[in-house]
Amino acid sequence: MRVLILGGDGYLGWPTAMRFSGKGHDVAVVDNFARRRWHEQAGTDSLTPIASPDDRISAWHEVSGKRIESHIGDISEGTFIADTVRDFMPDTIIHYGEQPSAPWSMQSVDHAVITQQANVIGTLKLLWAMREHAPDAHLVKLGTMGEYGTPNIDIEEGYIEIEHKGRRDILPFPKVPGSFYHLSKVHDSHNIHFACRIWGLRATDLNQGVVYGIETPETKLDERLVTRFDYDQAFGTALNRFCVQAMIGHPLTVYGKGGQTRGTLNIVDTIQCVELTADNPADPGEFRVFNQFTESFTVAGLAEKVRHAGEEIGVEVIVENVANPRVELEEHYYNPVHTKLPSLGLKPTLLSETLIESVLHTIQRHKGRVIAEGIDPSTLWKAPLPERVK
Ligand code: NAD
Ligand code: USQ
Repeated sequence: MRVLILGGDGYLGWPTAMRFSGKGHDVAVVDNFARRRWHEQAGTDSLTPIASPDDRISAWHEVSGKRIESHIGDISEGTFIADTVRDFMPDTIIHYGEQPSAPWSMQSVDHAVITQQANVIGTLKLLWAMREHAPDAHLVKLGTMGEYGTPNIDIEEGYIEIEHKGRRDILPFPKVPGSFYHLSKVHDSHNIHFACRIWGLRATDLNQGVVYGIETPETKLDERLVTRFDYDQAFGTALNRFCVQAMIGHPLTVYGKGGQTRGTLNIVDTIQCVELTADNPADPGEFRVFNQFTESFTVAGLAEKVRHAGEEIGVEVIVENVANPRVELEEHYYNPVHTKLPSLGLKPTLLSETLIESVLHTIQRHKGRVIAEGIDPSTLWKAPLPERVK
């Protein structure tokens, strides 16, 4: 299979590229390294010392004997993605190449605009590129469980059968997302659905939960192959942040009451899900939606697990309920269906204390790199407006 991986320099994209390449597929990665730049601008960084894009590709060649092709550019700019799709002629396009952070998108009007520009326009250009140059390719698009929000009913996988005034239909599940980032994913989903309906493209939207974990079998092969691991208030996700906080003696930052419940999965399962999806493509004209997570936890429950795991390895961990910087329900019903990936063969890696302990041990090795200033939440969803100048 010829596999084009957009966002192939990222947390999930890089290990995915190595997995597909290792299995003998022809792999090309696309990235504009925006994520590396956004960290530089904020004075934050990955906990793991990631190699430069060229060095990690050379290291992979040295270790595996396989070559990963690299295309550098911005998916949302000019004809870059159309040219890349035309030249590479992919069978499968795995699209991770977006601004992935909810807090980052809520920092200012510029952050919100950059997020929606990169994500929505990037995906729109990709759809047109596929229409023009690769209409039979399968798009595997990373969406998010947060597209649905937290409604007071069970969340279905993409579609819901509705009876209204005596008539029935199957329609896209209602979406009530909680940030301009999550909204960008909703807009993407609508555009992709439209391109499948009208042009007959084939796509699978992977509505993924929050990912945790620091290693995959490939990243462990060589120090130069590690993937990024973020713990700062903008790009770090809850469990990854809690693990770093535990190891540096920072109280775990549970926002508000901590009853917020989210679907989660291990990074190794992200790659498993993407592989299963690529191996079982959608039909022409089909827009499939898979809810991609393995377990649900409350944020307070995750913090408690980290506290226990810390205790086991002799680290005292304090959990603190800090004022919630976001606007979200802190206690709510949450029961999303997630049967489609298991029906394709997903074997989940469940979150155990041993697994958290192994993440804590890996963090211990890189602890000296932690930039503590970036940890406390500083992005408010509803910042007080400045006083009017009279
Ligand atoms: P990441 O930031 O590490 O990776 C995204 C990569 O895309 C980065 O290397 C970035 O430089 C690149 N990129 C961004 N905009 C681009 C553009 N316009 N042109 C070219 N390259 C661009 O993020 P991640 O955590 O690996 O997430 C990957 C995808 O999965 C994202 O779409 C994210 O929304 C989605 N997702 C992530 C999680 C999670 O918990 N990490 C959960 C659900 C969904
Ligand atoms: N939270 C805390 N303390 C923290 C960080 C987060 O309590 O220190 C809470 C948040 O308030 C939220 C929950 O944990 O209720 C999840 O937050 P998160 O930062 O782990 O995840 P989120 O902002 O939703 O975004 C992440 C990824 C994003 C992906 C999404 C999947 O950054 O790319 O789309 O998870 S989902 O949450 O299912 O939409």
